[in-house]
Amino acid sequence: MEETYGTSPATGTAGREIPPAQWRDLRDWLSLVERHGELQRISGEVDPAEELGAITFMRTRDEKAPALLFEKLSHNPLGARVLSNILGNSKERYALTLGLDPSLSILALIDQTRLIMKGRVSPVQVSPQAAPVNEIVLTGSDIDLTQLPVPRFWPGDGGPYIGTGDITFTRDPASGRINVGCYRQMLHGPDRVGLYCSPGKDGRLDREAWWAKGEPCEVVAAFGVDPAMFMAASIVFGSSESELNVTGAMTGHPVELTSGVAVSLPIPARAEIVIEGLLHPGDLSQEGPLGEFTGYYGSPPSPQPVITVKAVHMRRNPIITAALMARYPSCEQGTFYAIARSARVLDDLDRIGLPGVRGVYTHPAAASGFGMLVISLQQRYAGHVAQALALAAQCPAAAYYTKWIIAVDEDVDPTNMNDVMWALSTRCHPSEDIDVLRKTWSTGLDPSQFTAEKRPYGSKVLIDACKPHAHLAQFPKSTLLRREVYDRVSARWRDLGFEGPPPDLTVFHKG
Ligand SMILES: Cc1cc2nc3c(=O)[nH]c(=O)nc-3n(C[C@H](O)[C@H](O)[C@H](O)COP(=O)(O)O)c2cc1C
Ligand SMILES: [Mn+2]
Repeated sequence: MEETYGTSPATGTAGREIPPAQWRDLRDWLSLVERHGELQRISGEVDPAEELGAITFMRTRDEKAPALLFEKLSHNPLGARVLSNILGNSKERYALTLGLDPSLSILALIDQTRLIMKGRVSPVQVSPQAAPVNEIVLTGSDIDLTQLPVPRFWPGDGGPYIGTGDITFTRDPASGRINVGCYRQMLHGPDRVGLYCSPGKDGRLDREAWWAKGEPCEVVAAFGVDPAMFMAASIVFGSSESELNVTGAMTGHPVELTSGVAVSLPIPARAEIVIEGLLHPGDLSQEGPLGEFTGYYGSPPSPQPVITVKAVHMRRNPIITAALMARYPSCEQGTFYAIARSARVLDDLDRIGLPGVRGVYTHPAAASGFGMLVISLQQRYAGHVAQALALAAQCPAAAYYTKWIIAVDEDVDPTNMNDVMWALSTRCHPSEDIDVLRKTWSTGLDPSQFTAEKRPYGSKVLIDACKPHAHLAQFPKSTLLRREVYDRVSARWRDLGFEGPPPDLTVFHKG
C-alpha cells in the first residue's frame, strides 16, 4: 500500500528561512547539547523506581537544569539508559533542536516557530538494513519489556511508565493518514503496554474507527525518540495532518522511516526503542493514575486499551526518553510547549485580523502554559483591549483550560513575569478591569472544581492591566532611561567590570 502521510501538501521546507538543524537522531542531538553545556551525565547507579523521578524533580527545581542522561540503572540486563529533562524549561535546547540560535529571546523563538511550523516536509523510506533501530529485533517469546529500566516516577503512580517522552503512530482507516501523538503508556507485562489517549485525540479517533469496523488497530510506538518528533507528537495539529510532515519541517530534513516486521505501519528508522503491536477490540486493563503536568495525580485508574506487542526493535544500550510530569520548572511539557502554544495563538489572532498585537506568552509555570495567557498590545482605539482579551480568551489555540487572560501595553514584555506583575500592580484597577467568562472549555485534569463532575466546564478571568484608554495622555509616565545614556553605559559595560552583555532594553524616555 502506498503510504499516506496526510492530506496537506508537503512541498519541501516552505516556511523555513534557516538551514536544517545539525543533528539527525537522539545520539547526534545529545552530542550537540553536550557541546553547549546542556547535558549532565549521571554515572552512579540509580533505581528507576522513584529514585530517577526524584533526582529529576530535585535537579530541575533549578530553572536552568540541563538534560539528564542516567547511564547506570538497576534492574537493567540490556544496559539501557534513560534521558530525562530532555527539553524541559530550556529555550536553549529548544532552539538547538530546531537549528535556531540558542541566544535568541523567547519572543524571537515564538516568531521563528511560527515560520517553521508553516512548512511541511514528507518523510523518506530507508531500507531495514540501514536503519539503526534494527540493531536488535525481537519477536515472539523473546519479547520482554520488563527487562528495561522502566521508570515509576511518583509514589502514587499506577505502575511503571515505559511511554512518557514517546511517540505513537496510528493510521486513519479512511484516509490512510498516519498520526503521531504522545500518549502515556503504562507497562502491564512483558508484551503488554497500556495506551491512554483522552477523548477526541487523533490516536483515539483512529483506534475507535478500527474497532468500529471490528478490526484491531495497528500501533507503532517509540520510547526513545528524537526531541523534534516528540514535540510534533505533543502539539495539536489538525486531525487530517500527519505530524511526520511537521517533524520534517521542524528540523529542515525529512524523517527517516523503514518497514517493520509485524504491522503495515512504518517505524522510525533512527529511534532508540520501537514496538509494533495491535490494540485488539475490547482488550482493556486497569491503567493510571500518573502524576500529571498539573502537579497532581490525574484521573483515577480506569480500564484502557492494551497494545499486544508483536515486535521490538532497539539499538544497543538504548536510551529511553522519560518525560517527568510535574510542577514548573520540572515538567517536560515546559518551555517548548509554551512557545508552540503562544505561536498558535498569534496565528489565530492574525487570521482574525486583530491589530496592534506585540506578543503573546503562555508561561509554562501556569500548568505547562495551559493556565495563563498574557497578550501585549499597542492600544489603537477605545475598546481595543476588551476586544483583544475576548478574542485571545476564546480563539481555538487558547480556549482550552486557560483561566487567566491578561492584557498589557506594548512596553511590557509578555514573557517577563516581573514586568507583567508590575503592570498588574500599577495599571489594573480590579473593581473596573476584571470580567469573568463562565462555562468555558476545560478539562477533568483541573483539580480546582468540586464535585469532579463539574470539571469539564471551566471559567476565565479577563484582566485589563493596560493603561486606561480614556486617560492615556494623563497617565503618569513610567521611569525610563534616556536612549543616549543607555547607549553610553552599554559601550562601557565591560570596562565598568560587569560580565556578560548589558540588559536588552527596548523602551526609552521620550522628550
Ligand atoms: C509528556 C506528555 C505526555 C502526554 N500524555 C498524554 C496522554 O497520556 N494522553 C493524551 O491523550 N495526551 C497526552 N499528551 C498530550 C498529547 O500529546 C497532545 O494532545 C497531542 O496533540 C496529541 O496528538 P494528536 O493531536 O495527534 O492526538 C501528552 C503530552 C506530553 C508532552
Ligand atoms: Mn494529530
